[in-house]
Amino acid sequence: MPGTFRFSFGPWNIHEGADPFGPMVRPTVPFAEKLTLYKKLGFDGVQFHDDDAVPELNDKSSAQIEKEAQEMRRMLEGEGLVAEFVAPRLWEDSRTIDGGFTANSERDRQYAIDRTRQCIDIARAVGTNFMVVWLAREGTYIREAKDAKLAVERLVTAINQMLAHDSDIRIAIEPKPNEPMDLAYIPTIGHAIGLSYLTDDPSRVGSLVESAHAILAGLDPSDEMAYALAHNKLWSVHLNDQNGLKFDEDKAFGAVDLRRAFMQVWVLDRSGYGRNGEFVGLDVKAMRTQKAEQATQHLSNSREIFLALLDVVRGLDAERIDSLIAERNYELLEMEIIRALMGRS
Ligand code: 3MF
Ligand code: MG
Repeated sequence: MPGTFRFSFGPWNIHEGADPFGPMVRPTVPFAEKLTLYKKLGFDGVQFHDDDAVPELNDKSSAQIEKEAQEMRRMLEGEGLVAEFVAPRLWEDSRTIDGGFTANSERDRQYAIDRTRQCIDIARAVGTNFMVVWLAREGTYIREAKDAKLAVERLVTAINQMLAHDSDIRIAIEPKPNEPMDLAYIPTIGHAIGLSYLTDDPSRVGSLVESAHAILAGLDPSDEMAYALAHNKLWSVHLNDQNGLKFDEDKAFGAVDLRRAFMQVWVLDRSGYGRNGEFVGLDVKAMRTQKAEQATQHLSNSREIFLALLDVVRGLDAERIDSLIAERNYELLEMEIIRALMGRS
């Protein structure tokens, strides 16, 4: 029986359109209003940054943070939504200028650990034991600035402290090869999974594959997903698209390369992804040109493209595909796939 998929996105995917060269072009949508949009757009899961769940948490006591996170959980329940994960935002504070866990200053590293522990507590209070860690500034602009071997050891130490803080927490590393850093220490899913095996409890450390991040690393997202699946470590995805090696575009899923998107759906569907509750997450940005009234279309469009590609995957003649593979007739196999994608099979 083919599985069904549940979809999620983060509130940062509905945004004001500011970029490094210009200010916001759309009004801020209040968080409570964003929550009312999820179901309408076909989504069931919310991906949080810690301060999406509890704004300005650095200025609040642990008791206050706990209280506000519980209020957030009630807000989610009121909308029939669940929290998929919470991720520590470790790239905006002045103490993370040089990175979090790999910063050269011990005081700054301690801040990153404390903030991440707080994030775990928030995750539990909003009703999930799943945390995603995007290692945004764990890397360098110049290689000589940090000791790269020590940096990996520090990442392991940090993850061990997270695992020790809560015996139920599961952590997925979201790798990205560059941006904001010139070179990141954990650029691909292989690095993330390698890191997991160095920790005290590899069974609680997995990964999240983002399509655009894989493309920026010169890799195919579906192969990155398959690699993680082979380790039982694909615990979430950030589907989107990317037009080559440039800034992280977070375009609508399938908007650049439909065949590449098709392969991701193929791999996810064939592996039974989602059967253990994994969400199909979308990390997509509305174009800056989009008017406010239509600035959620990138989300519903991405979901629609995923589901349409799922129909294509499931509509393929499996026996015919197997026989073409057995005959090693990959030219015809390719043509069959492209015909299916063009609606001409
Ligand atoms: C950056 C990202 C991040 C992560 C998010 C959750 C801001 O390229 O993809 O989005 O997805 O921090 O892990
Ligand atoms: Mg992402």
